[in-house]
Amino acid sequence: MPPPSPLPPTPLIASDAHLAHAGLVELYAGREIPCFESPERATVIRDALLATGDYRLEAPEDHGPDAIAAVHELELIDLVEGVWADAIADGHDPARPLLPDTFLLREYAARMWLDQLPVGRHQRLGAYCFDTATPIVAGTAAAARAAVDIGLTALDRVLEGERLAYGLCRPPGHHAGRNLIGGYCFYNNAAIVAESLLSRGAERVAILDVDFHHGNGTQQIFWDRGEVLYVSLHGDPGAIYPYYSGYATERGAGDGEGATLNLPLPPGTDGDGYVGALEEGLAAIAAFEADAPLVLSLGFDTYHADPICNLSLVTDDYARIGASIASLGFSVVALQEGGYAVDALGANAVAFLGGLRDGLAG
Ligand code: Q9C
Ligand code: ZN
Repeated sequence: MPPPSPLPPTPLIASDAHLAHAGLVELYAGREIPCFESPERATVIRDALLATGDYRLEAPEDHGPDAIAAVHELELIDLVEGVWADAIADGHDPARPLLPDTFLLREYAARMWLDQLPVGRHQRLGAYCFDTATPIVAGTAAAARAAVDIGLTALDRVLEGERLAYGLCRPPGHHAGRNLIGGYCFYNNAAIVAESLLSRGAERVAILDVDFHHGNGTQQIFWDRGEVLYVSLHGDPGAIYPYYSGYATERGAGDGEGATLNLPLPPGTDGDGYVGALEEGLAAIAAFEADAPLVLSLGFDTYHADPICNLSLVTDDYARIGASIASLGFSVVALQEGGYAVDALGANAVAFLGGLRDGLAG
C-alpha cells in the first residue's frame, strides 16, 4: 500500500444504524431474491476508505425532522415511520420484509380522494411506492433518518471549510420523490442537502448525479424550480430501470425549465464515453454559477461487473471521473447512492474519492 498522502484527512460520515435495514428481499422476474442493496455494501466502502489513512470516520449529528419535511410530504414521512408497526399489528411476520402488493395507478388515483385511502399504512403502501424493490423492515425508518443526518453532517463539514466530505448514506436516496419511495430509497438525502443549502441562504445549488440510474426522485423534487440544477448521467431508461424517466427530452418546467439535464448513455458505454458525456454535464454546472458546494449523488453501479446495470467502467475510470469533477472548482458534498458489485465497491470508492480529493487539494 502506498503511504498516506499528506493532505488532511477527509471526513467520512457513517453510522451503524443501517445495519438493521437488513434481511431484505426484492421481487425480480417473478422470483424473490436477496436484495442487491445490502448492508455489506456500506461496510466494505467504509473499511476500504479507512484503510487508506486518508479519511477520518465521524458519526452523524442529529439534525431533527425539519430538513426531511422541507422535501417530503408529511404523509410520506408518516408512512415511512409507521408502516412497519401497522403491518406487525395486523399480523405481518416480523421475520419477513414488507413490500407493497398493489400500486395506486392512474386509473384509480383519478377518482380517489387521498382521505379514502385505507387507514393501515401497510394497506396504503402502494400509494406511496413505485416498485417491488424497496423492502421495509423494523430498522428501515431509523436507517433512512440516519442517512439524512449523514448527508447533513457532511454538508456541515463542507460549510465549515472542508473541500470534500463524504456521506456514506444507506439507504440511498435519489429515487425517493416528494411523496414516493422506490429504488431502495426512502428519504432523498441529496435533495434534502440541496434544500438545506437553500434554507441557509444559497440562491443556486447544483446536483450532479453519477449513479448508474436516473434519479427520478431528485428530478421530481426540483422539476419546476430554477434555483436547483439537476444534472444526471445514467443508463438509457429505454432499456433499464427506472424506465419512465431520465430521457434527454425532460428538461424541467416553469421556473425550472432548463434546470434539469439528462444525459442517458447507451449500454456498454466505457470510461472515454462516460467522460465525454460528463464534460457536457460539467459545462452546464459551470454555466449555472451556483453559489454553494456541489451536491454529488455518487453511485458505483456504472461499474462493468455491476449485477443490475449495463455500463462498462473500470476502477481506474473512477479516479479520472473524480478528478474531472474536482476541476470544476466547487467544494463537494459526496453522498453514496447505488453500486452492487460488492467485491469492487471498496476499490471504486477509493479511486473515485481519491481522484476527487487530490483534485480539490491541488
Ligand atoms: N433486478 C439505486 O441504485 N430495480 N437504486 C432493480 C434488479 C431497482 C437502484 C431490478 C434498482 C434501484 C440507488
Ligand atoms: Zn443506481
